Amino acid sequence: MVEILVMKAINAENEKHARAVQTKLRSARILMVNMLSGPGAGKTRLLEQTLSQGSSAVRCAAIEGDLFTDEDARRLERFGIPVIQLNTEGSCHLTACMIEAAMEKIPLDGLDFLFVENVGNLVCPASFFLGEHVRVTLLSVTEGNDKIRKYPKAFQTADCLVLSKIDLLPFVQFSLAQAEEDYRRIRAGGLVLALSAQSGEGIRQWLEQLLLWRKEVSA
Ligand SMILES: Nc1nc2c(ncn2[C@@H]2O[C@H](COP(=O)(O)OP(=O)(O)OP(=O)(O)O)[C@@H](O)[C@H]2O)c(=O)[nH]1
Ligand SMILES: [Mg+2]
Repeated sequence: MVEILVMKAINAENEKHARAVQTKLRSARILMVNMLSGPGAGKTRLLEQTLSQGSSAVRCAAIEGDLFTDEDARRLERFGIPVIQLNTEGSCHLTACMIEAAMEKIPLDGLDFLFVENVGNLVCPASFFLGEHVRVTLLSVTEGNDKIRKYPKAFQTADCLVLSKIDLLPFVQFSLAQAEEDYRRIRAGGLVLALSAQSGEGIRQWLEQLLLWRKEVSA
């Protein structure tokens, strides 16, 4: 009983900060994408591809969430964008309060996209709204077809399912059709993209979709 009350208090506090993040994003006309996945599904690699292949006219920044290390932030810094690394030191998800603090350190003027890479975890990040416009959950083909059924909330709350590492399909047992079916069962109308950050397959569609989302926000 007590735990339920504590959880409610945490969520109410998180909502307050998420609303503050939204207000900031709205006035600066920035699209925020919250990226979720289990550890190693390819979030940072996809962001690297996005930054290297995307239009140079588009201005991006990123907030990286990890328990420890600044390795992911350093991978993205090479592209010359503002990057903030958040270390949760044990906590398994980012909160809107953390995002609000990180945004203080990012020059928002003229920015088009703010990418947030959440802590690699298919459970907790799903419960914390960060103020994002779009939530993308990645599932790599090496993780197995049971994951959407076992960890439904991370996929049910996702506006877009990215099936990643499809270059590895010849080497693993994974059905893209099954994954799409499982996702659609819990998230009607959700978007599904299959891609490989390694071979580049599907990256063009991903970049086009990002621009479409951006257009919707600035309309
Ligand atoms: N073959 C193949 N490997 C990939 C692909 N995308 C990522 N990888 C590899 O998968 C590993 C993990 O990729 P990351 O991008 O670091 O994964 P992540 O989701 O950011 O991981 P965390 O931040 O630890 O949760 C790295 O060795 C990548 O090079 C892909 O499309 N194909
Ligand atoms: Mg990463």
